[in-house]
Amino acid sequence: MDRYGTFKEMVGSAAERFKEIGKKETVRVISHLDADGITSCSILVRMLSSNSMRYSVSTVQQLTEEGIGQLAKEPYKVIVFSDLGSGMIPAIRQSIPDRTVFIIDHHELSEETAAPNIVHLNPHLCGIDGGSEISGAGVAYLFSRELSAAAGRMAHIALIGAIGDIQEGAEGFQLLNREILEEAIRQGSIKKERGLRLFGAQTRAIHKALEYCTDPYIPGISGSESGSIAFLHQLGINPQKEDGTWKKIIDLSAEELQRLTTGVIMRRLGEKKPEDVLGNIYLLTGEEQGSPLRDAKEFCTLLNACGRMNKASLGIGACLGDRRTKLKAIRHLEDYRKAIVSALKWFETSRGSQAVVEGEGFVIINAKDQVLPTMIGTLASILSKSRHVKDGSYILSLARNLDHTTKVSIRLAGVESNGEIDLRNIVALLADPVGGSAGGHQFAAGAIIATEKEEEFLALAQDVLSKKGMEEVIRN
Ligand SMILES: [Mn+2]
Repeated sequence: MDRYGTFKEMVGSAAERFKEIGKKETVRVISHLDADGITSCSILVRMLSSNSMRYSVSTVQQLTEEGIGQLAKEPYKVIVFSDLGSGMIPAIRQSIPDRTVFIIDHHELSEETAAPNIVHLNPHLCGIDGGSEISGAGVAYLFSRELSAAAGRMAHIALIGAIGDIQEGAEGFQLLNREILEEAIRQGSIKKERGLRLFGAQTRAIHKALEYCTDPYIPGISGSESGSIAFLHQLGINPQKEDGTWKKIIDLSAEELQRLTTGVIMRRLGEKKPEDVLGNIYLLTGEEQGSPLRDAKEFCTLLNACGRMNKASLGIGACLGDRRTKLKAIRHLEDYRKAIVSALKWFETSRGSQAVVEGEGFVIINAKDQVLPTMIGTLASILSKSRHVKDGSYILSLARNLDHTTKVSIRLAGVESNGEIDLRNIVALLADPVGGSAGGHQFAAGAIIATEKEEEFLALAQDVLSKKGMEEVIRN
């Protein structure tokens, strides 16, 4: 049997183990609070509710030893970790050895992968890459559909999780994700189209979608509202409707859309891959045209926004198709945009103060409690794609959680990231000496440290990043 066969068997036996749980048991679900975690959680919730099982759900930014310790004080006998947990098996084994634990995850494994009270479901256990082939939501979907026909109709939600974890590459979805996509298309919940890869086709004015488009980068247009409007006029596309409101991409005629696509490619002729503007568009057939839930990528942004604004429950409700919750979630997207704008404003006004240290090849931002800890990574990501920070610079940002810990994020500025640099290693190098825990990916990593260690951490960071920054400068 190949590794996919082994994985399918593993899914099947995890589901069998789940069937052994008494129907009277309340299942405690702990999920990650990003888009993948929220979609994972919603699929599990549908599975539980369709089996008339009770549940209690929380979403967390990171699973910590303290968090697991808290679960020991709760009365629940069955705990499901979703889109997290695989790296925390020693703590789970030590703190909650008397509970039945399901880990439904796709993150990298740590040394320990098994314990007597844990049912561990993770594609890495079978040699399948959970980084690119399947997301947490995908694993939750494969598991849940064994237990519930209703959850089996959520392939499109699983795919939104994969998009959230940036698993769709230039070649589209691969392997297990591709199977889930095909399933969603068969179920009629998703329509796949090929078209202009511009975020916000459903909801943004065209000139705004063009202005905010940094990937793909469009010279003279990315970052420039006036450039975007002039460009549309050059192409003979009136950016406004007759009533004076702005047109969205979905308002264009097929012929206008073709003209826009060609125009964007022409503008990018000097770039490495001018045709990179074309990509797959995934439309949720059950959502209205023009809704932020219509395009899977916009849906994903909405879920991330819910998570970061501490309203993951709205995101879960939106995935479950509850109409009123959807509308509330959409309203929260507005709050999220405002929070981003205020974080950026805070950054602008804090430059030159102690809160923002700028050196050769690095920027260190210590927001303390001025920026939400759930927003600090987003701030760093936006800065990494903006003209505020020189390409190739490290952006390290800190903001405080309520529990006397500090959230750290690190990004590398520039549209084209350097494949040699692994930010996960760098953040571990900084967090380990102060007893912090690091995680993340090559291009976006983070850590949690004790707030009382902030100063020590910052001194070390400044030292390490200034040396690294210099190295890069010399190499370039
Ligand atoms: Mn995930």
